[in-house]
Amino acid sequence: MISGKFILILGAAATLTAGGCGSTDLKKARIESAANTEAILVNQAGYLPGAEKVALLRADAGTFEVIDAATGKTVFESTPADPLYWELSGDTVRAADFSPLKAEGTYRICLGDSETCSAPFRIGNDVYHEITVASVKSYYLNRSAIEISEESGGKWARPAGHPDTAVIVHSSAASAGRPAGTVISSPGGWYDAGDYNKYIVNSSITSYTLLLFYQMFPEYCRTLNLNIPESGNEIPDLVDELLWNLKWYLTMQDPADGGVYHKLTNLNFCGFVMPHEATDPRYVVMKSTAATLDFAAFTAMASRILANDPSEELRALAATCLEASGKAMKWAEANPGILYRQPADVSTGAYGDDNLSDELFWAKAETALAYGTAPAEGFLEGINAVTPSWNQSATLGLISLALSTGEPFASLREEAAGLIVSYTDELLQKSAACPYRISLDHFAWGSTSDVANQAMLKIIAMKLTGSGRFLPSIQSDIDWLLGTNPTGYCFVTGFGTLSPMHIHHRPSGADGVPEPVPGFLVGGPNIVVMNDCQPPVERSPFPARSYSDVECSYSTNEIAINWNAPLVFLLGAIDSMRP
Ligand code: 9MR
Repeated sequence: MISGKFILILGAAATLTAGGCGSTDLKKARIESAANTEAILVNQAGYLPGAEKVALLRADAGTFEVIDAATGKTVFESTPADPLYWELSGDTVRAADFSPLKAEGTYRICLGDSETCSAPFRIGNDVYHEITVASVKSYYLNRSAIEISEESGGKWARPAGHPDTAVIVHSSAASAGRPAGTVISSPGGWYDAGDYNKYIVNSSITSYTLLLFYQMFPEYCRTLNLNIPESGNEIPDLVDELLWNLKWYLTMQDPADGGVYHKLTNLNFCGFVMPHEATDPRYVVMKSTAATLDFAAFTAMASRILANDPSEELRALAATCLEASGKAMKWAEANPGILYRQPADVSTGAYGDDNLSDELFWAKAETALAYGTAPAEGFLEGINAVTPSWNQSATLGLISLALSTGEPFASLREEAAGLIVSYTDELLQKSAACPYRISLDHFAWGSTSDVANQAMLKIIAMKLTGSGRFLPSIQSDIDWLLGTNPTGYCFVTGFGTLSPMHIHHRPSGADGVPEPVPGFLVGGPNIVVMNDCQPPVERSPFPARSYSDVECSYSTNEIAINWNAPLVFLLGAIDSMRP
């Protein structure tokens, strides 16, 4: 808890201090004081010089100071805003706004005249660069069927696992041409999360989000050097990374009828062993309408984005994708209601969804855009923008329509943009009313990804409107993810002063390296499942702070490809805006 006395100075104006003030003893104490990550919450990756900068204080401080971390000199001082209680976190915070401080450097925030100080943090132009690169690189580190070399993977080098060249057709997936027990090859791709399975539904939104990032920020993507085996070829590294998954993804379609298997999986989750030690048989399980529609949507999108690429390889892949998309759409039209039902002998992730209207809309929107033929009027009837997730894909179709350029789509474009912007304005209102300055009012499994997806929508709304009104809220979403949240954690592995160390990720648990594989966004706080650890570990009853950095807590401390994708988008977009 907080120690020290707090002197209340009411009405003190914010001051940028040139020379520094305070006693030498206090300066010394502040330089040496341990970081109080409970009392003062900051963005642990830091702040861009021109950005809005707000720390949150959980102490009854009348004033706060920003000090130079090396000299202890006060460079800025001000009064925090009034305390605000949040029922979702069960605590009270005061906003400490130090936006006028723009000079690059390393700082700490200290409370009034006390020695209570935050961990050091930076203000600088490059504060989000390294973390952006790591967030993309995490996909390489989660690749299946390839050795992670020491050159590219450093201390996270490991042998190849799961070649998936001999995958069994499960009885649920049997067809005339491929009866149960048929062996097919379906190599490559990314592991979904902390488990070693590969799921089409989740791969679809992940790939869409990363490709959307490339679509919107192509020049920036070309500057990103991931140091992966493909680095140095003519294709941007981020796209090379996507191709690793796309090539696997295409093998999940049955060439005979166009239907797409829901997942490629072990029958049950394996223990915490390295990929090459996890050798249980692998199966493709059940073709589903959700997987097939998502597949049709993403392959159509990929065909559109890659069709005019300077790379011949990518242009050829665009044609393959368009053909695959068409076949998938035909299967889905003939089989509109095949809901995924977990077979009795399979217990891995279900990604089950009984409402397919959003998947159908997304697939139709992408197909229309890929062929350049606008759908009939009324196409957007009943469609709303919501926060995207693996089972909420309508917004992906709206984004594609809103960013489209062709004349036939002019009125749809405007309508789709309107839906996105009005939803995003609602999100701004929510963040303005939230003491922690985010737009979430509900904490689901993977809550961090909801924050990141909402920030992505705000970035898209900013692009659609040209208005800067979204920027402060985008910044506070980043702040939440990187430290300004009630748990005090920076939710990205390998970054920040308090970072997850025991993620629910099999390679991180089994590789003998103390640090987890870096660049991953953990799922974060929620109260959906409270008993994932046995015996249960202590968890807050408040959804916004119910998080535990222990390996068994798969509901709060797992990582997943669909959670990292909006993080890549968000951090990359902000990093690309630096001068
Ligand atoms: O992200 C998924 C979350 O929305 C669901 O509530 C949860 C339970 O069904 O499953 C999550 O997805 C997991 C998947 O089923 C298997 N791989 C790990 C994923 C992240 O926990």
